[in-house]
Amino acid sequence: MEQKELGQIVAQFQIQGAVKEVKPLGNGLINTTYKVVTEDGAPDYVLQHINNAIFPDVDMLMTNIVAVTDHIRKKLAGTPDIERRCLQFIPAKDGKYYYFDGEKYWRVMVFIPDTMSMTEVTPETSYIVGETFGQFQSWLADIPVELGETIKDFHNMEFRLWQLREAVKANKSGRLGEVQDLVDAIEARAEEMTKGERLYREGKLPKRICHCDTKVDNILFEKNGDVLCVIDLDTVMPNFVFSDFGDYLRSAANTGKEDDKNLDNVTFNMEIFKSFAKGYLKSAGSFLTPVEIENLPYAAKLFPYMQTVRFLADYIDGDLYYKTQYPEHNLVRSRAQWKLFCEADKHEQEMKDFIASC
Ligand code: GN1
Ligand code: MG
Repeated sequence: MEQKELGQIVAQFQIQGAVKEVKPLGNGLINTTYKVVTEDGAPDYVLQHINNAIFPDVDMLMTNIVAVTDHIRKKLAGTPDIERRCLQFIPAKDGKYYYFDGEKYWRVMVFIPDTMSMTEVTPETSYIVGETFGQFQSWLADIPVELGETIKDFHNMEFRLWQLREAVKANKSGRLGEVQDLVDAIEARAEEMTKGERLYREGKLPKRICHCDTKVDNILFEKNGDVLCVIDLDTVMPNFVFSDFGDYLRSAANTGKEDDKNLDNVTFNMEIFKSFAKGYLKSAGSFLTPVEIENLPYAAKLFPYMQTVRFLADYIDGDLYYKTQYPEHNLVRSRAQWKLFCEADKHEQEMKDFIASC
């Protein structure tokens, strides 16, 4: 988009300072993000085009996010650097936390300067991150408002399998032939991997407020490696705690990349698992039920499995959901996630023993 148009959008929000420049920021698969650089002493901002095809109810989305950030800010009261440890959204001129330009939805938040993303995942940082997510869930345990489901059935494994089956039936892209092996492998584990939904129906597993996209990229760090805050709050909603536990390990315990073409690179790092689990149990152990705790190894397997299914369904559908860089990208992603699932699967007993010993 043109600078001028972007500048006009920013001008709809109650920001301080004059805008010097608006430039692209980050590499999310869903939203499009810009950095708004201002003149003089005013803070810089982040401008985001909210992907309304994926988040149909922007009003609910922003109500959730503002409730969450307000609640966390209250919990942080009296501690240093609150403005660096909690995202701050800026209302538009009409007081709403988003602006609709007739075509697209936008939001603005304060840019937190001098941060870094985790380039190297270590057992030490994973311990701290585990503690951070446990803390995040425990802070939100007493949020006084009921949050909406911003994406219905987002981490519902039965639903994700249903979507894959629909994609297979329709075979819109004609790509089914080349992925049948993967579809069959997924189906062979479907019963086992939909355990969460069964436990929930039986009344044995609660839903709590979770972040639901806890990958390494969604955490900001100080330059010295301290955790600052979790970002990308679009998917904060009621879910099984497995979401935050499993999705972090999906990226952090993977010794390869999410879309690694070389499957030999993709293994499951048990040291990361152990440190993360320890940190998580330290801050979340007090509110988790025995069923939640004993199923954490299931959670570690669930997320690579679910992501295999989601990438594959999108590949068969013809790449309608995830942004891709080349035609086979979703298939490469899906196969890499399947490899990760198989690797985590091999360590299941070791994970169970470790959790039992914590
Ligand atoms: C998407 O927005 P981003 O890139 O952090 C996706 C996650 C997937 C992830 C895979 C709303 O997250 O669920 O795990 O890609 N978010 C949505 O990289 O679908
Ligand atoms: Mg993200």
